[in-house]
Amino acid sequence: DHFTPQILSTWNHGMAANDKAWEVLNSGGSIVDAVEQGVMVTENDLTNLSVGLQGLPDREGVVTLDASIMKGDGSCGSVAFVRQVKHPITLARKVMENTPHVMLVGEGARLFAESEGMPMEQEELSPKAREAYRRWKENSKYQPIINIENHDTIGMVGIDENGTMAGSCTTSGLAYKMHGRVGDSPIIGAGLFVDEEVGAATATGLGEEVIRICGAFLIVELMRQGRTPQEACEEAVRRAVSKSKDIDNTQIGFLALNKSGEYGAFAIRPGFNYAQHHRQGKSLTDAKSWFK
Ligand code: SD4
Repeated sequence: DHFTPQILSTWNHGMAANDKAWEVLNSGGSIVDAVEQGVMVTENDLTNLSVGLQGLPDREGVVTLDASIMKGDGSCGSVAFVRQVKHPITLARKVMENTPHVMLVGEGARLFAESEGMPMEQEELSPKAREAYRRWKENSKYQPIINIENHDTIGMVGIDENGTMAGSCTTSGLAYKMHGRVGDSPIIGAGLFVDEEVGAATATGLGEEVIRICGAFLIVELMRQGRTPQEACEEAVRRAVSKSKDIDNTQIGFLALNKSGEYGAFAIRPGFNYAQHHRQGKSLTDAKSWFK
């Protein structure tokens, strides 16, 4: 037992998700089971407006979900622009395990979920989302609002006592996005990347800016070259800041874990936090940021 089991995930809701992941890991589940079932808690959380079917809709009033899952051996699966599926993370896992593909989108992803007998829901906005959408439509102005609008995607990374690693990421994406818009969360290497020779990373925030720099992949590669998780997250933020098209309205948060159990997090601006669970207990920590 020379690896230290640990689960990390983004934002406040990471605490409840980590509790579940930890429980799964300690009752004989695999690390993939843990990161899947952990974020399912968030997908089920009716108070969360940026993960799961209760999330905020796109401009047309439709909720479309993105999710990905990855194992440290390179196995991965993802779904994007999918409607009506209650647990997109489970669907991403089914893409990984039950198809020869990595990514399914839109109607094809939905039909695959149906064929797998997954729980589906009618298309109906949650009361909170309906009210928010009604207010937004009054002037239909699209401007992402840092940390408030919906920067609450959950990304989770973990390692078990054998050094096996996995990660998951699930979101309803940016509120009032264009219909068909896909963010970083289902893009392997952008919102999530895991290579258990090195470590794992996940991202939250404005997906366009994360995709542009292949954020999660970049962080894992920097760690491979010897940076600590903290240094790697900081370098990725520096890269994002230098490439950003609209820095004043951009927030990104990165979270990384390496094989030795070191971890790090960094954001463009204050407000990003992450949850951690290991044998010594659990905690919620504010990440440092580029702008103070
Ligand atoms: C996206 N990265 O779709 C997601 C949004 C997000 O917290 O992280 N919200 O761009």
